[in-house]
Amino acid sequence: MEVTRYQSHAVSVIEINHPPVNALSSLVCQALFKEFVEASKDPSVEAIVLCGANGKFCAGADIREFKSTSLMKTISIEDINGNIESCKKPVVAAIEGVALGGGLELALSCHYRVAHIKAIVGLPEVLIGILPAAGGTQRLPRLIGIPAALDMIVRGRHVPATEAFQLGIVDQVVQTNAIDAAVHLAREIIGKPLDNRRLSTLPVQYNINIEDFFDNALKKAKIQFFGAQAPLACIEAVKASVELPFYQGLKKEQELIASLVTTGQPQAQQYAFFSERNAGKWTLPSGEGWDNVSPKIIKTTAVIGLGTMGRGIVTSLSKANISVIALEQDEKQLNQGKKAVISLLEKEAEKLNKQGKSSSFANGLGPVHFTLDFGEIRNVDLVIEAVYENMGLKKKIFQKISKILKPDAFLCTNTSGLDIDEIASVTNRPQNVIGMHFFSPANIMRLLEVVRGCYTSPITIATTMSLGKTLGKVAVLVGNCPLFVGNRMLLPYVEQAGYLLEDGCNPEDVDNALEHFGFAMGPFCMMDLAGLDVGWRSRMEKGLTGDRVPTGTPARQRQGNRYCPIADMLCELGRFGQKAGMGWYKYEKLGGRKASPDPWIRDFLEKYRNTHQIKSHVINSEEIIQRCLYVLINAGFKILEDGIATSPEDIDVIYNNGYGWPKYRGGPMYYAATTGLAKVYETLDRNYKANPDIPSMKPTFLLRKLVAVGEPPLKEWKTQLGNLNNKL
Ligand code: 3H9
Repeated sequence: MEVTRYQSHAVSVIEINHPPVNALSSLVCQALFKEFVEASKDPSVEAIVLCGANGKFCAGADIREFKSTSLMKTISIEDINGNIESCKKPVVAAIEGVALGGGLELALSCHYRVAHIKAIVGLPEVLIGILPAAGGTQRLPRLIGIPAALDMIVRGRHVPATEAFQLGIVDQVVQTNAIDAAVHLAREIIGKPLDNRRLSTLPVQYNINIEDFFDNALKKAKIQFFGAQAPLACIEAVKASVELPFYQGLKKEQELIASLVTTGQPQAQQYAFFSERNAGKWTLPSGEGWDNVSPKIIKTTAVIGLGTMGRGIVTSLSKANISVIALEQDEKQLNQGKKAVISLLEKEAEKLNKQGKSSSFANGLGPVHFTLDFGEIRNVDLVIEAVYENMGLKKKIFQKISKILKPDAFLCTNTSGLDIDEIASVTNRPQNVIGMHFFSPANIMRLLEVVRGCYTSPITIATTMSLGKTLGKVAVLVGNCPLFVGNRMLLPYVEQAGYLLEDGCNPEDVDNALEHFGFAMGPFCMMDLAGLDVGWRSRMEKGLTGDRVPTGTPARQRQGNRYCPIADMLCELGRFGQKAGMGWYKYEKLGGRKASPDPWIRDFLEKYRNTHQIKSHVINSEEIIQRCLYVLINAGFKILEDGIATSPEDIDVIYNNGYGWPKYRGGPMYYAATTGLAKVYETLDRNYKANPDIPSMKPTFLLRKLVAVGEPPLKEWKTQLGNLNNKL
């Protein structure tokens, strides 16, 4: 039974019961409509309470039912809302857990709202590419005013109950059972007038210049959410609440959502939504997985190394209220690390404070303890090593700690690409060793690549994946290979960016094209931010540049393949990026963040092309995008082929959450599917034939096969490979 109804004296309680989150599927809508009509007609009922089973009010329309253009046909939430609002008997929403999207819209049509203190409310439709289209954009501004409503709707913000009370969204916040409190309130208001409680009948109050306000909001949203259509549609819909009568406003919501669906963005964002949830459902070829391996509970941890990454990881653990011992090798670095962690925690506490939430670390370090003594970590459940990327150093540390730690403790290494098996091999418990690749800043970035080595046990995977979730991360299980998934795909992308400079582009041409595509940052801005010396050091270690390059090697060739030495040349000149005040761009000062195109680079590139007799040509944005993205996608197919990622969805989750890929384009593999695999294949193939010295352009076996079998849907790609090479 999707909806149940029982009576408590004169109050009828209607409960939505549709696990896991009481989403409003077609069946739920039908049942809710029916139960509500019956209750409202029943003469023994004098008031109605609406609630959800299992401690959740409702997470909105059932996204699983959204199907491209049929989105609106399956949902009749506003029919229910209209009925509720016009009911002559008082209706009270009892909000526990979540009232999101259509769930909050349902609550807004009730005459009163009671929320449990731990509940959250919000209209997060924008995050899945649509807008609240069951009256949310019309009722919320009438209740809390335009600026507050617009902020919630355009950002899709989750609002905690206490803030919802301050804003006037809920009438009562209770610490005890919200349903009992709602029934109590319903009894009290029986027979009282309801006219000013029907939001659709109220005027939108404002004392601002509406034209200017919405113009500014649009301008800001076009910059902040560049390329995304849903935030703009949200603004238009809220504007309609001021300009149009309520029912025309509802019509506007419908028109806007229908036009959003034609952009393809909602489909991409909903795909991203479900891919993120599926990433947690890891399964090994042995059949062991998320649903049959229980994680160990991690209560105590240690982090070794308090550089940038270590500080962020300590902050993350502390935020999640997990006890952490932070370890450094000398007093100076320990104090520097401690100061940085305190400052990060203060910022986090301030953020929580603004959201009306308290934190355990508001007045100090919460569960963090700093030490130089390795002996102190002997009893922790899990260690995360976060020293700099040096295999020798990491092995030394793992050898040492595996002797100190209790036998069942887990050993994690935060590395962006080193071999997990080599690190595990020096310990006395390789089955408990795993990679945790955090992204910088680790206390903010949501992505976590969990890297399984060949010895790693299922329980180690389960524990680390579960810890990732506790830290609020999107954890994705990947296999062990140089650079894992995200960075391995990035390598040919950055290489292409270098070739584009040789072929005639300036850095800003490449960055502009990719930022226009929707990336948060183009490759050259990204390198300037990260520091060009990072890649330079790694290329020196690999013998691609520096003293280890054999004499007589052509400047633009390594092992017979094309090589672009420009980044190395900039590093030799000390142009390390932002920290040096110059890199691919120039900056206003050392550590400055405002990049300006540098005439010096233009001259340098001209001379470079002349020296190497490169005939440059005009390269348009389409060519830039295709050249950079198709090699990245091709690397994604190779990763699937090698069994390093479980699915194309996992790759997309990695790119959406760690590499600034625009979510409204779904992720690189989804983009390939929507662009057409044949087009990607043919372009790569043509380019590879013209440039046989760029192996990353050679279409992979999987891509070729998928084209040959007629481009099956993305969900079926992996089945084309069978169990070939599964490293997971
Ligand atoms: C809408 O309402 C449109 C309206 O304006 C009307 C337009 C006409 N539908 O995230 P979790 C599933 S649009 C279907 O892991 P948590 C989810 O897939 C909707 N399924 O848990 C997962 O399933 P599974 C607006 C949904 O505790 C399971 O629930 N609402 C929906 O970390 C648990 O999810 C939203 O955008 C749904 N609406 O977080 C809210 N929601 O177990 C979206 C969740 O099979 N949802 N599922 O993998 C959320 O933000 C989070 O899921 C929530 C729980 C905060 C609710």
